[in-house]
Amino acid sequence: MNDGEKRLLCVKMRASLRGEHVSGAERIAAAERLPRLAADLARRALTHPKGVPDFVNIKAEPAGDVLRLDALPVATHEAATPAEGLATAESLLREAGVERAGDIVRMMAECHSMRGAAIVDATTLERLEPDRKRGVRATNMDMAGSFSSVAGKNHFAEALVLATKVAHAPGIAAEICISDDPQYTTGYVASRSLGYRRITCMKEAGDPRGGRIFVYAGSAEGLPGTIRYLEEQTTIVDGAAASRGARPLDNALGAELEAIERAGLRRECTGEYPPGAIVLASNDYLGLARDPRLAEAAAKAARDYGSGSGGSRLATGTRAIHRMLEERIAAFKGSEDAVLFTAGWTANTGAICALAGKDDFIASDELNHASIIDGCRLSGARVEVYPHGDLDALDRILGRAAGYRRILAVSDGVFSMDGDMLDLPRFVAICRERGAVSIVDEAHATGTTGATGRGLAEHFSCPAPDVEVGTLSKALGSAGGFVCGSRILADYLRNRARPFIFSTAPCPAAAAAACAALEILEREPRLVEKLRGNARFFRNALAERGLAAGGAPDSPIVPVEIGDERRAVAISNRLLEAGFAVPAIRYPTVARGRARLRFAVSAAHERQSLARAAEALASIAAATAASRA
Ligand code: WAQ
Ligand code: MG
Repeated sequence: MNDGEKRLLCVKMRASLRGEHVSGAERIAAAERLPRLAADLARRALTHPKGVPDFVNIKAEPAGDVLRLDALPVATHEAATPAEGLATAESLLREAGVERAGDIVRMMAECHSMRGAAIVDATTLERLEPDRKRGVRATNMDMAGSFSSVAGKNHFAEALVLATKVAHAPGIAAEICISDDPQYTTGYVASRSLGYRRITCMKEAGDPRGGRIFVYAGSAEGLPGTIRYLEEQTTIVDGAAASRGARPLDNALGAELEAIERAGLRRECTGEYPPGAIVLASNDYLGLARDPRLAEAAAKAARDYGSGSGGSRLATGTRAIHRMLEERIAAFKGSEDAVLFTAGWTANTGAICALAGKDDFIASDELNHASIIDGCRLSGARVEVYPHGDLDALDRILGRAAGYRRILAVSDGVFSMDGDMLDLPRFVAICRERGAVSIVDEAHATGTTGATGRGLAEHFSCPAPDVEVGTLSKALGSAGGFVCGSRILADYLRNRARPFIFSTAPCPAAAAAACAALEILEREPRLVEKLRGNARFFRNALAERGLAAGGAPDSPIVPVEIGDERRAVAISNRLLEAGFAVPAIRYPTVARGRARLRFAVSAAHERQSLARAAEALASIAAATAASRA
């Protein structure tokens, strides 16, 4: 028995509406999967086509000793009409040794509207189940690798599990089943000797009647044991997930998801945070994403220009607002021109791939954002990665890179998960010295860094890099990305950057919101000052409580490294209970074993909330450290 099987739970979900059964499901899973599984089952209960239930019950009990069975072999009989299907069922039952097969098939008519199955004596046709209205339910069973099937009902796979368990029950000679799902006409006959025999038409489509009969050929004394086996024996069926035939892709992906979950790394889109929770993790550094002036600008642009732009910038997509925004970005950054992209991601991949190809060389910081890494890979250039922030290494690498058509060096300006800053003056100086093109991604620097939020060049009062990438979706509260530089660079990118050429132009509303954000930032540079003040305040609050945070002193990105993935998740959950939303950042976003809470401070935060968050973290971190010791 491996570790994962030591603490198994039987987890059952039932949902009903005004007393009527809506859906049910059961799974056998490792105890640590319970939170996720319960959430999945609840989602399944609440999204059933039969309607939204008014009652959902999810129950978890320790599993008993596990019986593992191989799924019965499966075969399919095509039937054109119910009459033909039922005749097939009859002859299969006879093949399984049930002499009164015709009577059994006819008895199916008595069995609909039961929650369980009838147990019928093979020779006397007597109904043997203790509760005739309810029937006997086979439960406490699951398929191995059921992970991917939680989402929706899979009649076939679930029936195969049940039939496999039932076929191995002492005294059971055969089983016959018709679904009570009105649209599901495929039923089956099963036994250990027959295997699982699907019959494609056992009733008319639209008929809500279904039922199950377990044909019993054992002794009277044996019956209670058989019922106990059906109801209680924990059973896991191997090979049922794989035979979900029609969904081989889901099967393969489900197995991978299961492995991701076991490593504590399964991710999910967060829902809305509970109302009142203080979000300490957003990239909306200046609070502009919720600013009514941006929303109003977006609404007006949608009315003036429409919701979508309908084509690439080079075809039908360009509106006046796009050019206005490009000019505004260039003015803000002090560059000759700027080129809009649909996302910071495509700005990076687009610019890097346009500038570098297979004859070129790129030096890249090891902690660069995924979009830079992908841009480098996609470009086909020779890429050399240097240790994070190690500009001596960069210098050496560039010094060795000879014989390439073009040499580039690329770095984040402010590193997204660490909050530290590139030494831009030195980076640019090394690049000039070595004849390399300097590319800096200011995604987290725009609006946060430099006295008025213009980025690293403003912060250091130094020359800008050759190519500056940025995003509209963080401090600027909208969506999209951009590249700044010389007029020639911009012109070139409009001709060669594939995501620019082949994406639909950003929607006018997003462009207008970004324009409004830049206008606000130019008029109210104090916003940036406020952000910096809040960041310093929060760092102090942590330090006063003995908590070490990474990142530059002024950076709104305040990572607190926890290390262990599960502990980081546990602390993040406890913080949310305390009213602070801070997700745990894990591999693959950061290295394994270096999980962290990435706090992000905003100009919109109240000092008081920041102090309370520091306090909550200190007490939760101390409590989880103590409980581990
Ligand atoms: N134990 C015993 N009987 C049950 C159980 C159970 N756990 N669950 C349902 N029944 C009885 C009950 O009387 C239902 O009315 C009847 O079985 C049918 O149940 O290879 O969907 O859940 O594609 O509607 C067959 C798949 C699908 C054939 C069967 O059953 C295929 C199905 P349903
Ligand atoms: Mg059903």
